[in-house]
Amino acid sequence: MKITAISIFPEYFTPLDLSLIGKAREQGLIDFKAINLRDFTYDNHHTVDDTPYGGGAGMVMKPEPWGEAIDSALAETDAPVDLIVLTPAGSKFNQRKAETLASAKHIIFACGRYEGIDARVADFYRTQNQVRVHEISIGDYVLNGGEVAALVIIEAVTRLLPGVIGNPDSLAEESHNELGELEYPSYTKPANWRGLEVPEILLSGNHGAIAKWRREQALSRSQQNSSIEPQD
Ligand code: 6GU
Repeated sequence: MKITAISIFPEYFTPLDLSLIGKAREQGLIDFKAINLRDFTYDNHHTVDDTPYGGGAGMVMKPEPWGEAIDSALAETDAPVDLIVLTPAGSKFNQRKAETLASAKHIIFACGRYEGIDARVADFYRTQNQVRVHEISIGDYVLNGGEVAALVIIEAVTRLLPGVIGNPDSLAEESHNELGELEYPSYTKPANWRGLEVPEILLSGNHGAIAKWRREQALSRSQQNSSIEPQD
């Protein structure tokens, strides 16, 4: 999978050198590149923003550098591209969207700052056959920019790619399956830690009873914490 992140802070993406994603890049499973939006400006100040038409607080990112930066990323592929525009006003990211994006060939992340990117950028790329545009938010709170949101999405998507996670069985029983179920609580040794005992049933060796207990735990957690509507 090819991934391009466009940002005025490409250094935000250095954590992708680490851990499982770093390893997957070394193995060639992920081809990641961060590009600096300011490389597509031509004035002395490398201006990327301007005041909003119609007035109001804050600054808006100018369309021209975004158009050139996205075009330069598109020029590197014949494959269809998923262009993800990060915005708190986007559609909410979740595990279903991660699964869908895991079959993408090339994802381009447009990481806006300030009050966002001129709306014509998303509108223009919606007219391009090679491109599917997604405006995505990672939750109901406001970040200073899309970079951290892009990191979240990159991690959620790339861990689903074959070969990124050592034991693919660990993906099967995770939280946020299609039923909106969350995982049961896990324990390891020691059996008593700071006076807290591991639930006795887990030491019983009774696999049927353990499975039943885990189902019950998963269900009650899901009822309390899941935001995905369970389909019964
Ligand atoms: Cl994608 N961007 C910003 N700036 N804030 C957010 C967000 C994205 N998702 C939630 N909050």
